[in-house]
Amino acid sequence: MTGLIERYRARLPVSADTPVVTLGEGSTPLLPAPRLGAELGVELYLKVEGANPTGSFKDRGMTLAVTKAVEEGSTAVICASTGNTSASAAAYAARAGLRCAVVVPEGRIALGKLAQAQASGARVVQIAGGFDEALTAVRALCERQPITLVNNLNPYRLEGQKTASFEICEELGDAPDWLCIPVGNGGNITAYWKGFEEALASGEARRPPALLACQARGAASLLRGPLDRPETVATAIRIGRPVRREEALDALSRSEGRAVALEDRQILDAFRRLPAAEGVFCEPASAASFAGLVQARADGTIPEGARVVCVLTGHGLKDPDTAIGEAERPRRCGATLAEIEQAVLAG
Ligand code: AN7
Repeated sequence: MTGLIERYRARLPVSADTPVVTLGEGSTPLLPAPRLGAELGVELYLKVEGANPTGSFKDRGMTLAVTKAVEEGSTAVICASTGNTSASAAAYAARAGLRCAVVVPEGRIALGKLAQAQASGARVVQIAGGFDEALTAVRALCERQPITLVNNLNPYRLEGQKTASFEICEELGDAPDWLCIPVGNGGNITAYWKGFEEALASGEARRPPALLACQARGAASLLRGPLDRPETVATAIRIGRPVRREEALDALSRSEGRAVALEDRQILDAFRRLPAAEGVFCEPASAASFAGLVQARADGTIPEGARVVCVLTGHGLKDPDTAIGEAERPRRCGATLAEIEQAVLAG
């Protein structure tokens, strides 16, 4: 099992002596989605980042951030999180033997993510506030205490996350025409853009992709400017004041891309369609990338026949509550063959 630091060692800030902390992240499937692609009139691929060890793309950044923390002699890491960063930080810190604290918005983090952070033994602190308040506090705390910040302000996070672009270019032989990606704090879109620029420089891509930055309307910080009270069912991207907003906007303009703001209903429809049509179950924030594609096809932003990659950032099992809330109720019956047959077959 090769992690992404081994796979892309030459393009990452590590030396032969760096003590690599890995859970075998990266090398995720770039899955053709022929059924949904045909419905939308595009050549569609899904970058299935839920296949990472803790079930999200955060592991790409965390392997490097925790590796460098260990190399630099740190004994503790901390992050603010809408959930996935906390699950990833907790797991990599456990693997490295570091202490870990995570600060999350109370009641607004998906169940699976909370379970993961707790399972790995992190100190979980729930605050009466949102992600933005949590991040402000954690940044200040790191000035007072010898603790390493592993939010995406940590530059190693982006270095690790850029490798997803390398994988896409390698498999397609070029960048796609469009890359649809959910945006919260703006770290991942910044990292992807860096990766595509490096792939262009090394000749692995011939031209850059256009980026489609997908946000929920209630947290559409790119189109609406910083927001004090972000709100969306996609809790992972419920962020009002992204720290990498300027870089995300810069990537958008240089890629000749666009930002879209999606209603929660559009996100939930995409969340249902992906597993039903293609068998790929992702969390609501991740489905925003597909919802963005649907909208961009409807309004003509993305032309027919385009080669499109939707980045599915996190696994559907992260947020079982939303999945069950959106699903049809299971049929219930007695345990006899006749009753079960009726329940299985009746219309
Ligand atoms: C599934 O875990 O911010 O634009 O604290 O979990 O780089 O923030 C998560 C973000 C997209 C947005 N999809 O990425 C956190 C956190 C999923 C996510 C994003 C997140 P960024």
